[in-house]
Amino acid sequence: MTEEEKLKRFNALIEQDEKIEPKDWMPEAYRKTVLRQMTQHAHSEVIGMQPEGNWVLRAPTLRAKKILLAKIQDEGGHGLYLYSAAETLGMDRSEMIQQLHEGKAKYSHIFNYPTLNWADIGAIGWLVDGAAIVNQVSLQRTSYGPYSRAMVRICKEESFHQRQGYEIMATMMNGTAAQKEMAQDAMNRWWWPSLMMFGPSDKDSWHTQESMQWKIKRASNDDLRQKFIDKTVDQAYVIGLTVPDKDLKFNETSKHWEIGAINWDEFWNVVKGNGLCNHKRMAHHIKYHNEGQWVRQAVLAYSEKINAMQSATSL
Ligand code: FAQ
Repeated sequence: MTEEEKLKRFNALIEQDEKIEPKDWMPEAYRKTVLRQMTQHAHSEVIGMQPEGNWVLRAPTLRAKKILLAKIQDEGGHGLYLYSAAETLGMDRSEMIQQLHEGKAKYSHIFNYPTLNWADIGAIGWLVDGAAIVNQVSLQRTSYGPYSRAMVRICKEESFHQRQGYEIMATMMNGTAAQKEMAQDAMNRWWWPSLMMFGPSDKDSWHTQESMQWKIKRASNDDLRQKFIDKTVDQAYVIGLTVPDKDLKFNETSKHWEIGAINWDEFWNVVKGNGLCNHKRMAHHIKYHNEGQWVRQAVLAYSEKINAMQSATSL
């Protein structure tokens, strides 16, 4: 096929809502955009284990500890599905990690906020996973096949995570005055950063238009943010939490909750590396990645030995 015919076939697949698979021809800019988004997504899942890991040893009950451990393990697994899916676009995982360590690849800004008390674990599950789900449900229909299939599996697990967080918040809101105060304090600190997880507003987002044309993204940042707000404000009221936004109001005509102004300066400041935990998160990842080098070497040596044995016995 000529380049023109290849492009025509690619566009037809997108138009017909078919998936683009690793061996299909794709424009270089499409490959780069999907790879960027998937690697950033994978890094977010893995770095996202750190704020929660901070509370494993201080979980208030054995049940809470077991659930939190399982959740953190799920997040690591999500990172692995996504790294594997991203590798189908021609980049080795070690290069992805190198990009992360060198600050060339982003991860979600939300994981640069600290987890100060147990209610923060509730807020992460309820708000952070809640926001992640809204985004990921839409990404189940993304045009790149391996990404879409990874999302289907990830979404099943994320919904448990959201419920785990909401249960913690609901339990604390049924507790003592001090527990209620902790839950409200966590809500106050995590609400706005969770809204920022969807990325800059549509007018300031530089990838959305092209990504939506290619059906990499199936909804815009603002549309997904609104969906999350509408779901979550009601959930907050049910358990007695106050949404920390004096301008929040329900629009009877549009049937949507309207929020006050998002502090985008704070968002960009954290994205640029100046959040409370950016340095800590990266230093931790680099330290344990380096310490795990011998494990990777041992696994590779073992698999080379098995391969050699298999080819010797098949002779
Ligand atoms: N943080 O033009 P757009 C989770 C960057 S998973 C940092 O709108 P795009 C599970 C963006 O990369 C959470 N940077 O970009 C969990 C771009 O810069 P670039 C992660 C951000 O890609 C829970 C620039 O701003 N989920 O939480 C952020 O079209 C609990 C302009 O933005 C995903 O990654 C941000 N929040 O839309 C784990 C979902 N937002 O790359 C553990 C997949 C934007 O040109 C515990 N990703 N930027 O240098 C997406 O859907 C999209 O990439 C968006 C951004 C919507 C995040």
